[in-house]
Amino acid sequence: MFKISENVRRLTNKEKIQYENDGYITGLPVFSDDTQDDLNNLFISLSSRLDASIDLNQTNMWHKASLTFYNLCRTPTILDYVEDLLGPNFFQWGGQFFLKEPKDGSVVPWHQDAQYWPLSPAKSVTVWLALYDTDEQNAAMKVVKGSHNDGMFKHHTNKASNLVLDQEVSNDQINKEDIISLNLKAGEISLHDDGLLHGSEANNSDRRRCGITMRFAPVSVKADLSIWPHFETQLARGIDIYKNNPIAEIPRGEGTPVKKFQYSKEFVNQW
Ligand SMILES: O=C(O)CCC(=O)C(=O)O
Repeated sequence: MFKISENVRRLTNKEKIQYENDGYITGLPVFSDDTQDDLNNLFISLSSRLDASIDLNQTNMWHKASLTFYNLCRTPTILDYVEDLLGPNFFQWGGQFFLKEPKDGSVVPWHQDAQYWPLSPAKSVTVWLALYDTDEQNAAMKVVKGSHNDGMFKHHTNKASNLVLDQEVSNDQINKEDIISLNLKAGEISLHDDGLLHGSEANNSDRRRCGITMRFAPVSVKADLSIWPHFETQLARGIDIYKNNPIAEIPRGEGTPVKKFQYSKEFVNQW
């Protein structure tokens, strides 16, 4: 799709062990330095399809709606990194933007993804692709190193309007010495485990901050459809030997999600 970085590679054994111990890997090259305009254009072309009344952060399922987004998620380099963690057979089940415009005040509270997701076993890997350079000034995602090994933390509901998610872990449960900022150049990715504590502060800089998340899981993972009836998968690599979940159609054009959960069939008329 876009020009691939000359530095792409497979994960080293050291990195795989780091992922097991720390719950994340960061700074992995995917797209080359000169794709910044392409990544910006991708953001503009997809996000501008949304009506101004809809918050981009409250839409999901872009991989089921948009062929452009789907193809981005099929970048072989990205799938190679994920395969190095999940093995040969895995599907994609989620795809969304995490946007913070300069000074928009939005905050992603500390949380563990697995707390939100009715998936078992909890084995999803999230790819966070930086569309723009992302650092502490423009509110890069932060993680609590190793927290995925500490079980489920207590989450409470917080409906504050600036929070992108409504379940949060209180600050007193966070070990501050283990907080790491996942600073990325545009075109790089991080990978994180679904048990890892993470979140991000407000963007007080003058620079946009936006990442695309892609959620992948081994084909053995099964969703509880009584909680998430819209859950559907798209095989990303290998074979779906379990056939545990409904299958999403592959987009044939450019559809646009308007809320968090939608069936792939809802986009068919938009293609
Ligand atoms: O982009 C962020 O700040 C948070 C992303 C996130 O919560 C996730 O990828 O699960």
